[in-house]
Amino acid sequence: MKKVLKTAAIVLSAASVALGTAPAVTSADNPVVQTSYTSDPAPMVYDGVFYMYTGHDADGADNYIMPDWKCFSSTDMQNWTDHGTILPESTFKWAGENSAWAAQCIERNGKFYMYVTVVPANGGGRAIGVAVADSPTGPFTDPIGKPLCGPDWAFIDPTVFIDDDGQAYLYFGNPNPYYVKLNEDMISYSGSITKVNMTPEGFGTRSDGENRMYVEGPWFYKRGGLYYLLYAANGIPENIAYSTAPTPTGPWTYRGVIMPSEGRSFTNHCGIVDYEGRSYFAYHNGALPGGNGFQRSVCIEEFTYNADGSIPTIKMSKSGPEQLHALDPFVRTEAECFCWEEGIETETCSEGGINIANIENGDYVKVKGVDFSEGADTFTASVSSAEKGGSIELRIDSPSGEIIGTCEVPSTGGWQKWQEVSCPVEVSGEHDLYLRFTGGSGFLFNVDWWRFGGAGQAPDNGSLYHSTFERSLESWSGRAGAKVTVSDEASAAGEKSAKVTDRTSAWQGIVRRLGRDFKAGMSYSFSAKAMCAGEDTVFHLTLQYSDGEDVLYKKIDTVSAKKGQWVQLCGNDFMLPEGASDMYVYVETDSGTADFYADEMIAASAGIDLIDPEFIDAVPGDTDRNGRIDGFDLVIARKGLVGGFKDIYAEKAADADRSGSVQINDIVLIQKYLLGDIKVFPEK
Ligand code: FUB
Repeated sequence: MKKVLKTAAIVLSAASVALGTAPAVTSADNPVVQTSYTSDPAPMVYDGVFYMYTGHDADGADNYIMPDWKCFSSTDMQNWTDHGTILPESTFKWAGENSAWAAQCIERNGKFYMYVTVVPANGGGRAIGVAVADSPTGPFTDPIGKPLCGPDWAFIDPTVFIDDDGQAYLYFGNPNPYYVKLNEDMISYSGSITKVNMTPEGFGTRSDGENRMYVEGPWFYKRGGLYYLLYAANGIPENIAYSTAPTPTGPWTYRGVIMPSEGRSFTNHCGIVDYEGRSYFAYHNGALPGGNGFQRSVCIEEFTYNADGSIPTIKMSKSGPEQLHALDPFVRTEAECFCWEEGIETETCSEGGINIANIENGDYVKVKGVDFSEGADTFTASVSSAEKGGSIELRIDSPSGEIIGTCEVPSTGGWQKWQEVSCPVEVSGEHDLYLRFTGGSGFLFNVDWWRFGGAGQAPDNGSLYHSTFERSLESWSGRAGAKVTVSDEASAAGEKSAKVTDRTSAWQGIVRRLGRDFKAGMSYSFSAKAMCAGEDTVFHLTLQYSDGEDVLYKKIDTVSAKKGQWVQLCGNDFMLPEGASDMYVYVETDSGTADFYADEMIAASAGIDLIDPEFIDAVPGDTDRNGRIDGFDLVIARKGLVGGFKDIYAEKAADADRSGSVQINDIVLIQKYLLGDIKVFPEK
């Protein structure tokens, strides 16, 4: 693979010199993966991350030699992190070798179910297997130790969907679609496997006149009450077509071709998901150097549904989707997260995850849209080398662009012996970043991760998450059917917020899962800011969790808000109940379904006070916050004036004339109030 790509890059460079243009390859995101041939994409969105599961065509294969399934993820749709082989075919002890055909992964109740195609070692046809994991990237195990469906030569290409009523469906099959209803455990089914009857009305007519477009590779889902079945169609070479139905099992109506056949692979295979309010179509072709029907590559395009729910014609592109937001270089970034590479490979890292490897002189990775903001002055990377090492040239905007710093990599005594190296850099603003590797002959060094430091770095406030929505929704999404989008219509800080729309119930709000950083039985501080432009409302910041049997709820904070007023919901030192699992935090309203905005969502370790003084609406005079104004309040105000206040609420309440600071006049006003000389404190 490596050599093939290098040769191709040389060919492209030569062509571009002749044409006087830059090599198109350096600005491409498609194919998504360049370090190996990948096929049969199955996208899945989970916890704010876009995962792309793929098959794997072995290098140099002239047939389907497919040993495992891989996974790649992105949060900006241009830079992709390689998670490596997440499921080797050998996990299925009953399966043969190199028969790891199309698969799809789905989450249910915090577990990840991967439905796959394999050939059982003892024959009988192909079969659908199922593997399960606790995380989207595995490790997966085979919970049943045998095929879920099959063997039968027609049983390939599973696609899975869980309907709103909780019923899960598995469609699969070539040359006919079949479906079966999965049980809630997702690893068994009820009823029989049903073959779908194909009619020209339901599945179209091929260009050669055959009365069914459908071939294989179904992708099943629901949108706006309509069920969609996309599939590879029209024989060889395949295009992608689709049918829709009012129920999960038909009757189907043929709706046309989505992606005409092109791109050097005689098969195609698709998947569709929505992510951050946009729609994406994944497919494969033979676009990489050496590409063909057995050396395929996964690509992705953004598209917009037509108003009637139909899918427009989608063309294959080299550029892929627009980058959703810039990459933050001031946090640890995995070296295997990039938009494009030339010459490198990836491998399993002894420190966990993946590292980039087999680096030779002149190889590079391109990281697209990196926001250095006010500026970076240092670069640090974790590197290893069993040889002499070399240098990392940090260039911007093109592989031969300005060098902003050069980091020397020494021998570390082993390809998996890691050491941090640093160097000064000078850069600010947003750029494409190129890590270009130089040195002598042979393999130079490996890189596990990198990060920049400097003025552009946001201050560390000890937060476990701090979502500002300036660039993306991060890990937040709509709860129970609400829609959430990044909006510049309102904000509590910065310029943007998350807008929650399409609500039909008060509990439909904005939600995020509490990941591994949050432990049941431990306390954390949570904060969120919210504003409803349409009506006065009451906001709740709520924890949803499971005790193993039931789904339970616990209010973190409740605040009333006037129409158009930003309020803070805050719970310092809030304990996550013992034994809780499947934990989510969300903002909802007490009643009403008006749109609202959320911003500045923070969680931090216990002991960190997240109360924002700007948002404290203290009652003048009530320094101990007990709902009455009495002599104790006067004592607190006096002591605070002399020796300083213990908390920000007391200080705000002691500022009886709302002048912005506590003065002797405030003490006099509280005294007058207690004596009955005044009935109210002066307005601001
Ligand atoms: O990757 C092997 C097979 O090729 C898949 O199962 C089909 O959908 C086609 O893409």
